[in-house]
Amino acid sequence: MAQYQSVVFDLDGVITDTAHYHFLAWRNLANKLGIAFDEAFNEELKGISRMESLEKILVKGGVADQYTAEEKAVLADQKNVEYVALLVDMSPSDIFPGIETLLTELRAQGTKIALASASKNAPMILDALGITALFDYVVDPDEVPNGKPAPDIFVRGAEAVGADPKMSIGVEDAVAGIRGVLDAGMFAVGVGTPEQMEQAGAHLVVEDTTDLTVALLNAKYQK
Ligand code: B16
Ligand code: MG
Repeated sequence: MAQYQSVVFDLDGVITDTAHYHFLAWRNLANKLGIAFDEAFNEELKGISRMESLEKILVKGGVADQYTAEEKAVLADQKNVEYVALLVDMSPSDIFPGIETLLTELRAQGTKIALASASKNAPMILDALGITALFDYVVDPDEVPNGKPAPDIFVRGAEAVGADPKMSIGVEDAVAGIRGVLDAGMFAVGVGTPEQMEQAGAHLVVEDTTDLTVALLNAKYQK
């Protein structure tokens, strides 16, 4: 039996690469509004909610005060329609390598599994990937008061499956997400470059999800 009670996963960038589709849809919207948008700026939007992402883009363009709340809601909706259309061909082959085995082996050893994604599209994406049944709980981002980098969504994920967050692991690819995992008192696993993830404070870093195995988690986990 592992020493940890649950593993709480981020979705985009950990389980599948929807980050690229978010980038394409935001870039299109930003370009329509005459705002420059590149991969570097997109990094700042990872793990951040849809409306907060839009706000950051408008602030970057110096036009945040030129839109009413209703107009912003319409813009966010336009981005989401385009984003969801880009996901239409998503299938189990889009799960990052090693992740389905990891989920299956965690279940087999009795570890609870939760999803803590900022995405309102997360349930639809898990269905398209065919892995909904492998999760004990999927947190709705609307059920917690504060989004990432706050720890709320990770605490909720662990507690919803009956686990102590301080006896749990959080897996994230975004700097904002690692912050939340750490503030939840969890062991933080970062998926990404050692430079970025170690700077963010991750306890364990994997560059590739194929390295993210139950054996590694069991060997490296520390309370
Ligand atoms: P949606 P994660 C986050 O997912 C994305 O990283 C972020 O770029 C996106 O804005 C957010 O979900 C909201 O997504 O527009 O689908 O509700 O990384 O927390 O799984
Ligand atoms: Mg992510």
